[in-house]
Amino acid sequence: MSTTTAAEMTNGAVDSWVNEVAKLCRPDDVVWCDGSEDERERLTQAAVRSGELIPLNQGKLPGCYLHRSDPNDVARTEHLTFVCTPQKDDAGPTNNWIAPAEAYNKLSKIYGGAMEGRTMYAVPFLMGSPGSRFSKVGIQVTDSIYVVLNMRLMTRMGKVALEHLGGSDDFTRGLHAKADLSVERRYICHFPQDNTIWSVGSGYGGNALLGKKCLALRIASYLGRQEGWLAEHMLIVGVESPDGEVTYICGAFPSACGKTNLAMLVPPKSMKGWKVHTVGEDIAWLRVGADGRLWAINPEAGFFGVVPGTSSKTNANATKMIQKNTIYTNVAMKPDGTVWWEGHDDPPPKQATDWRGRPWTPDKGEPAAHPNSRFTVAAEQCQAISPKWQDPEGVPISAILFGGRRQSLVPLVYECFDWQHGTFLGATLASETTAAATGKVGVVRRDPMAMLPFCGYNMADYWGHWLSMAKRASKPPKIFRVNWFRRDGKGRFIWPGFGENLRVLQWIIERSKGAGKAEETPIGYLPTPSALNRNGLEMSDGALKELFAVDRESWRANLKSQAEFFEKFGDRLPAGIREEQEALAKRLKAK
Ligand code: OXD
Ligand code: MN
Repeated sequence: MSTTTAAEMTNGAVDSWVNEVAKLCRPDDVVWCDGSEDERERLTQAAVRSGELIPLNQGKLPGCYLHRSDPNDVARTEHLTFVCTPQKDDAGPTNNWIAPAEAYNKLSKIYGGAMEGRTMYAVPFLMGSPGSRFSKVGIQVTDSIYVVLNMRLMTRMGKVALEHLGGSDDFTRGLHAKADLSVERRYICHFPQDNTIWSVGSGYGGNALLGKKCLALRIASYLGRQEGWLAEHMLIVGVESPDGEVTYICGAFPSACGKTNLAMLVPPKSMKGWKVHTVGEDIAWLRVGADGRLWAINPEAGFFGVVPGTSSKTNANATKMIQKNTIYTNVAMKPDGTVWWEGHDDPPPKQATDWRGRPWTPDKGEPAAHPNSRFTVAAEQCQAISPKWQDPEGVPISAILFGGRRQSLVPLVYECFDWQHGTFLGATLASETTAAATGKVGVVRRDPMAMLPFCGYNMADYWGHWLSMAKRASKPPKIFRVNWFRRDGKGRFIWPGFGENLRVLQWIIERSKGAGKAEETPIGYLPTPSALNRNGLEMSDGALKELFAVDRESWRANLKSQAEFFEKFGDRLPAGIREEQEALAKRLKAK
């Protein structure tokens, strides 16, 4: 085995851990990644030679490449994802669990010699800005160049991470091997008490880019509880009103429910003077500032977004952003070497190569791009990126949104009574499933805080931690529920969504400043009919009424399903959540 080490790059703890895992995986060589431009070029060319990347039309899409994954490896595999705490109860009823010793033992057998004939890349990476007190370092080893090139876009990778780490051994140890990509031998295991992640058998982003879901959510949520902060599946957006004031909002939505579109929203023409500044579109780390407010950073450096449905109508900023230096995964390729997907600005091409590399024509009856096909791109390519997106202190948050896909029941927007009620609302969030994870699409499931697949410990303790933030933060943000997806009797979306969502944000901003008209209902404060800005929007009073309807009978039925969900947590359920359930039941009973 040969090792290419920039000796000055590593410290003893990093070196010895990489040596240890190299002994297990037995690669032919170990290459340290420094994050340089030369290295990007070298690795890209190597990936092109091996077929892991296909160059796209460099005239029309400069610096863009296509990756086709194994057809069995196209989304997060939640049933193969484990939280390996010493006690099963500490992982909780919503996580899969294996005892740590058993998991290490089982996976060591799969890793044993898994990199023979391959190169092991040692990838130091930083989540958060260099020098920020929020930031965390990880070291990922991987045998996938595709993963290295994605990590390079999604994190601050290479020397910068080791400089931030200095002589410390406080880093997340992330071992990733593709092995044979078999679902039978695929495991995504987290050992929060060891600050360690072992992922094997998948090259898919959410399973294999260990900085993202594994570190920035599962491990970070565990660390956040110990250290007094929150790691959340949230976008962060700054909304500038015509008077120039910027209000920052975080929003938790399950995967593929429009976080990227909301974070990059383009204001409708009728809302002159409004501007939107993207800070993050998937993950937020929130800490209490000296002023008693919550401050958020986006720990990532890039976007790994869902491609289908992206167009200049739904997300003009993203459409522009992915015209260069982008890795596309599992989209369709046109004969001229450009890309296409369902919901693209252009009509379906007469012929194309589908995401699996097979000839495709529009009459095929199958999508050309995989419904969970993705783009990976550096955040700085987004023209709406906020000047504050790398601020080491983050941005102060005035409002938190919880959203999901609900065809019925849930109004377009409502506000919680207080932090405890907001925590309860987050804990009861439910949404229809999407293609971002394997399994059936369109089934309503409880997805508390949009963190069901990402919480690194018992969710009852997580809600307890949320409740305790009210003691730490004297000026917590207001909490709102939004639902862009309510449908009418004919199954059509009532609300136009996308840029028009700014109208809802406007009311939220007003409310967070103590203004904006609202009426109290059993579920929370709803905007009065005149409170929502409808200038330039075609929407009848009847449709608006339907959007805001609160059907007590359905809410009572919902109470039952909430209670069934909470039962799983037994005595660990915090009293504050029980209190809110009882209070809601009482309000729904009252006339
Ligand atoms: C993602 C996801 O990739 O949530 O962000 O699946
Ligand atoms: Mn996500």
